[in-house]
Amino acid sequence: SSYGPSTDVQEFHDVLKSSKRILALCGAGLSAASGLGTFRGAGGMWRNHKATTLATPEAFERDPGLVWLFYSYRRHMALKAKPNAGHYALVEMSKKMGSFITMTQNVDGLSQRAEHPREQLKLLHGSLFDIKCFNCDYIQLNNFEDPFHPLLAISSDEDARLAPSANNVQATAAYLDPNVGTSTVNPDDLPHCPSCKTGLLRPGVVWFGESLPEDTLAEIDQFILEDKMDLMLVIGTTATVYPAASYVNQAKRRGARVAVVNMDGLDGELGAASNLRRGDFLFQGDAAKILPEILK
Ligand code: BJW
Ligand code: ZN
Repeated sequence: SSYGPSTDVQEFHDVLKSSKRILALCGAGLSAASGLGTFRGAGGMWRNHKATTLATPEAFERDPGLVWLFYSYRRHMALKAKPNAGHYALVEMSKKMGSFITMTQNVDGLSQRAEHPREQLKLLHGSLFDIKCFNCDYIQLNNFEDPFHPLLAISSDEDARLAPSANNVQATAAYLDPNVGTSTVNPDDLPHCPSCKTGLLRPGVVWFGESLPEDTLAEIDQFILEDKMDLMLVIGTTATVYPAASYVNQAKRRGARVAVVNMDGLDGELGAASNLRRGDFLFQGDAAKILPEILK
């Protein structure tokens, strides 16, 4: 409305108390307080690359070593990070309410490590810790090896200026040089599929142009169609990536109230094009601080 979203916690609590079915959509901002970067805005860069330009099958085909170094770094950072109070607030909410599901676009495994009830957690974009084959249907779940392969070793945190790694001088050199646009890792030396033998292994995340997991989408549709949704929480996401973003509009169309929790407000970087514009509530700030307050 022209009056803008409500920022009134008491009013939100009243809506929350009367809500029987709630859907949450989470994004990178939920894990920001855990020290993990977002994709857009500040924190969306890695070694002079926009994070989103590396998240494509084309980038992997062009330079699998570069894309693997990026994901090796992401795996390392995610394993070092801890779930924050925002993840735990969603876990509490799920346990308290049967008809509550968390859809997350995050691949960092932090909701799982916060022991989010699994049947109420829908992973839209896969996981950094699933390993798939670029060629065939091979998949290995819950691979937490760090590094995933010696060639992808990260000796310490990139932002703490990596010390050269003894077992991989080549990758470390490329890693340290911010001007290096390509990797020097030979694709032949990267790990290959144990099943088809020819395909390169890749992280089990959903890249641009790839389909989201069908069974997961079907479970979400079932939840949405089953009965009226009262409230949707949109947490730490710009809601610019589809089909995840479409759930916000779907919730509005179905008469649910939409509450947004993020740093940038409803306009975000996309201004008038933002899917968040129709939010009924806005709580601007750190999800790790806000979620425990508004969900209690
Ligand atoms: C805080 C905070 C704090 C900061 N507290 N908040 C319809 C229309 C137009 C395009 C398309 C369409 N349908 C499909 C497309 C194409 C494409 C797409 O959406 N493009 C758009 C960019 C226009 N979609 C796809 O390709 C999808 N596949 C698909 O549709 O398949 C069918 C198909 C196939 C072929 C052709 C056509 C259709 C797949 C999308 C996969 C996206 N994958 C990535 C990478 C995953 C792996 C990895 O992690 O590397 O997913 S991209 C990246 O963006 C990642 C994220 O999950 C996703 C969303 O980002 P998110 O989470 O919103 O982060 P940010 O950075 O954008 O926002 C951070 C927010 O946090 C901000 O709001 C801050 O304010 C806030 N924040 N600190 C609270 N402390
Ligand atoms: Zn294979």
